[in-house]
Order: sequence, then structure tokens, then C-alpha cells
Amino acid sequence: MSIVTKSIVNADAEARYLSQAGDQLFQKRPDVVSPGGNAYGQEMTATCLRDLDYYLRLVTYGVVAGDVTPIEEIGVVGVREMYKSLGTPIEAVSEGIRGLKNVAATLLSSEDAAEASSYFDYLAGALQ
Ligand SMILES: CCC1=C(C)/C(=C/C2=NC(=C\c3[nH]c(/C=C4\NC(=O)[C@H](C)[C@H]4CC)c(C)c3CCC(=O)O)/C(CCC(=O)O)=C2C)NC1=O
Repeated sequence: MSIVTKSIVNADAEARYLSQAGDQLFQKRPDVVSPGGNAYGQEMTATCLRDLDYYLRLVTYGVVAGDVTPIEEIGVVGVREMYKSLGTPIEAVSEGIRGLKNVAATLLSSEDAAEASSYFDYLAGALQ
């Protein structure tokens, strides 16, 4: 468990999580980074990746707790309304979380990836 957490939050790995998950997301949803899209422009794209970073960290809290409660309380409750008010397509946030999960599968051992994947799945499901 502690190893999963360590490998997820390791600073080098963190940058890889974000750039790879971002690439996957923007390939699948080019609209969000196109003119008029919610993550259009350098600053908004960075804010979008920051949100994915928050969620990556939240997944590690879940893994540490062995429970989805921290993820639910910090990252799910009220978030639908928040994203709606920001004009952020929540299903694209969910897609970004699936991207993080894909990257986790490439960076972690299969055992650790399997453990983390249930938390990514919970979060992606709760947000879509
Ligand atoms: C840990 C709990 C937590 C969450 C989840 C959180 C999210 C969060 N995302 C925000 C903005 C934002 N979030 C996004 C994200 C995206 N836009 C897209 O199209 C993509 C699909 C997506 C990236 C995956 C963007 C672009 C903004 C800026 C929107 C704006 O300012 O108009 C804001 C508004 C304030 C700010 O800009 O910081 C919050 C509070 N804050 C928190 O404390």
C-alpha cells in the first residue's frame, strides 16, 4: 500500500502522469482545448491539469485509507454543480481520470496498479 502511494506521488512520476493523461484526454476530447473549449489556452489547460493532479492525489488518499470516503468527501460531493457553474464538461474530467488510470498501469507493478485501479474506477464513475 505504501509502495503504491510512493510510486503515485513521486515527483517525476507525477509529471508523467499529468502529461500522459493530458495527452490522452486532449486527443479524445480536442473540443476542450479548442477555441471556446473550457480548457482552451495555456492558463486554462494548466488549470485543467491541476485538477487532474488534485484527483491523482485524492486517489492516493483513498489507497492509504483503504476506502473511497476521502475521495468522495473531497472530490465528488458538490463537484458536479461546481463544474457545471464553471462550464467544465464533467464527463471530460472523468475521461482525464481514466487517462490517469491508464498511465498508472504503465508506471506501477500490475499488483499495485490493480489496487489503485478500483479507486480510479470509483472516481471516474462518480464523476460521469
Ligand atoms: C480537490 C478538490 C478540488 C477540485 C476538484 C477543484 C476543482 C476546480 N477546478 C476549477 C477550475 C477549472 N477546472 C478546469 C478543468 C477542466 N476543464 C476542461 O475542459 C477539462 C475537461 C478539465 C481538466 C480535466 C478548468 C479549465 C478550470 C478553469 C475554468 C475557468 O476559470 O473558467 C475550480 C475553480 C477555481 C480555480 O480555478 O481554482 C475549482 C475549484 N478544486 C478543488 O479544491
